[in-house]
Amino acid sequence: MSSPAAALAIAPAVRAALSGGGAVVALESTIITHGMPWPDNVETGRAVEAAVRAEGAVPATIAVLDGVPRIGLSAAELEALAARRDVVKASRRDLGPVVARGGSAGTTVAATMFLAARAGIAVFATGGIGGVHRGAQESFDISADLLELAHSRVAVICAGAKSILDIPRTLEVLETQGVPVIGYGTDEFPAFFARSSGCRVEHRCDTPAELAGVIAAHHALGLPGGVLIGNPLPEAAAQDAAAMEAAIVRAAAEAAAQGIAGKALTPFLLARLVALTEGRSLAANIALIHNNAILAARTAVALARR
Ligand code: PSU
Ligand code: MN
Repeated sequence: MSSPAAALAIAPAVRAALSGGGAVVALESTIITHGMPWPDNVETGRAVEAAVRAEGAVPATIAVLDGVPRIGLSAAELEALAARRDVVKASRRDLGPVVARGGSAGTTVAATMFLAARAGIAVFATGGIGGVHRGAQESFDISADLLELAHSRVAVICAGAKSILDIPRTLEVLETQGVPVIGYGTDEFPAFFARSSGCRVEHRCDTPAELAGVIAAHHALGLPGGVLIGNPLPEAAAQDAAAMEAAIVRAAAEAAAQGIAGKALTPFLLARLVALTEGRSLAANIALIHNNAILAARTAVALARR
């Protein structure tokens, strides 16, 4: 048997930064393949990588291409990932089957965390994490993202969880799993399209250096699993909560009526929200992933300096 890390293809710039103690930020790819329409997806993928570089860190967009988990993509590979129609959504459990058949996949937060940890990357930026879906008491639909946060030692910077999810129950599961949840510049867990959710978090940090301190302490203690950082979206990108809630309720009802469930549910809801809000949800999504990438880069730089 070869070592697990041998199965990964790490891009040269990422490998150089990791071996030289430089700052690296992992980026997920389901947001590109299943979270946004073309061409916003590829444009956002490129812009987010540029934002990470501008802060002095190396971006590592993670995906599976033709059966190989890739840690860092070239510009051409990123574009191909965004344009191809044969790309599936891979969460943690899908990785083995996709690799075995030589397939290509956008990786969810769970799968990206797993691969980032394997490659030795400590900081990861995404838009929103998956969580406990509304009605999970019936459907049992709880994203594998939450369980991966308990397993893979990667700090995940997100804008909270969309209110297509049940945020209080999402936070309960994270507590049960022993995942630290930090508010960045806030005492509440952010709600993706809105800066606040009404749900308080136990811990708050106000600078990238403080975040790096928490991550370093978590590592030094030998705690397995991740650290979840909720970074509220920029004020200017925040959406009217009532209008967004109405769109979410409608999209969720449509999903139920059409029998859409399982891994197809989140992409369906995201696409319907873009249509129902006439693109406002997409604009907010783009702004917040950019904002998260910058904070992740600053945190990775602060961590590398320690
Ligand atoms: N939430 C978003 N945008 C996304 C996702 C979630 O606002 O693109 C994606 C992420 O990749 C996340 C995944 O990890 O959906 C969760 O899917 P599921 O609920 O099927 O676990
Ligand atoms: Mn699910």
